[in-house]
Amino acid sequence: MKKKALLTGVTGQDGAYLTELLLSKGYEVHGIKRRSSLFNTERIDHLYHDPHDTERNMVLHFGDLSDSTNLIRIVQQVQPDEIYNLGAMSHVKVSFDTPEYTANADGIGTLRLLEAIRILGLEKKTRIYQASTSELYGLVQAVPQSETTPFYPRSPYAVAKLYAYWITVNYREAYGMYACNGILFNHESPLRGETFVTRKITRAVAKIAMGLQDKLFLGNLDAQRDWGHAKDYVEAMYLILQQDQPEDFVIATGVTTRVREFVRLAFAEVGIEVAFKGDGADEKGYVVYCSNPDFQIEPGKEIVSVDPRYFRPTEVELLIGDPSKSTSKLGWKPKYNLQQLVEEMVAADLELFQKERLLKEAGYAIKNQFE
Ligand code: NDP
Ligand code: GDR
Repeated sequence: MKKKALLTGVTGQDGAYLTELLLSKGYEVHGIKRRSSLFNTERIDHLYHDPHDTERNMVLHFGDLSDSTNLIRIVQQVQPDEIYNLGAMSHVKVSFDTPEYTANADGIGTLRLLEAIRILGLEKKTRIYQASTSELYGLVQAVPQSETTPFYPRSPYAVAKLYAYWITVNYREAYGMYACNGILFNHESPLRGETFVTRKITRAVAKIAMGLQDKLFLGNLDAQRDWGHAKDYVEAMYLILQQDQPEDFVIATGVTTRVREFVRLAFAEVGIEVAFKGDGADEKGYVVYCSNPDFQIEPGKEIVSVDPRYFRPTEVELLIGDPSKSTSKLGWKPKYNLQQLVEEMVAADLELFQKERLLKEAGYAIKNQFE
């Protein structure tokens, strides 16, 4: 009998990589996708099996974390061995604009799934993974952050995730469920959403190099993040659900980098050296030289500016994770370092915008976008 996994957030970055991993391990994968007015399955279309295919291993169900009726129905229908709760309003800055919705989807949504398992009497059959986050640490209490570091959330997103974290622990203790938190630090990839800082940067690098964009506007260049590759991190999610005892784990690389340094590394990939001048909201990034003859960028050109609209009302300044528990107990180790991550992301975005560049060169009007 094939194992069955049910994923919320299947259409997101992690959902796509985890689906690929579980299919490669012989799982039957069920995903919950939201109804949207446009197709939103681009990241998983290559994995999806047509409903008419009798051998299919991947099934999509319409649903939403804000609707417990559909969650109960889907869990009942699928009878999953494992649930990965990846669905969330996952953008920290946007959570300040939509705090109630974020609490509903990210906080109560987790409770709805746990209750679905309980209502259906699946406590002993179904294991559940909760996508917890390094945002829980928020205002720095101690570094590096580990499973025992106190939490101090700094956004409606993080506060909602704090509820989800503790309700997962509580259901494990109260009902003996195999329910675990993976406290994952930032992880990125070519599939990362376009408004998260790394992808915003790598897209801009490709477009600026190709003459499709003038400038990159960013917020806090001083924030420090422990960035890993999503492909490595979904392996950890899987391992967390395969242990003898349910436990919570920090997943991180243990290396932290400033946003400004990520910008520098990403531009270096296309042969553009950037130097920063100024401070805070006045800081700007200039081209020192461009060694790539394929790109016409003048030395001295300002290509990075700070726009305070991207500042957050309360910021998380420093994240650096201590992955020693996951290394020793799960045997987990990341395969990618930051340089490899940046290389892969910039290469993917160069390929993505090559078509736009060719259209522009052929005389088609392309709007010059600021992002
Ligand atoms: P994405 O933003 O790429 O994906 C989020 C997914 O959740 C999408 O499939 C989205 O659907 C879905 N979703 C959003 N709202 C709802 C809802 N109300 N009901 C059902 N589904 C919903 O996030 P990631 O893949 O990067 O992250 C996966 C999870 O891990 C999230 O919970 C995130 O908070 C958490 N996390 C992420 C980290 C990271 O660095 N990436 C680090 C730590 C935790 P749609 O495609 O329709 O928008
Ligand atoms: P984060 O990721 O908030 O850590 O949450 P994000 O990439 O949005 O921000 C990282 C840092 O970069 C700074 N920053 C900017 N951020 C964005 N998005 N856009 C900008 O223009 C910009 N300029 C500077 C931010 O202020 C911040 O300090 C991500 C999400 O995936 C969460 O769901 C997840 O829980 C955490 O990672 C771990």
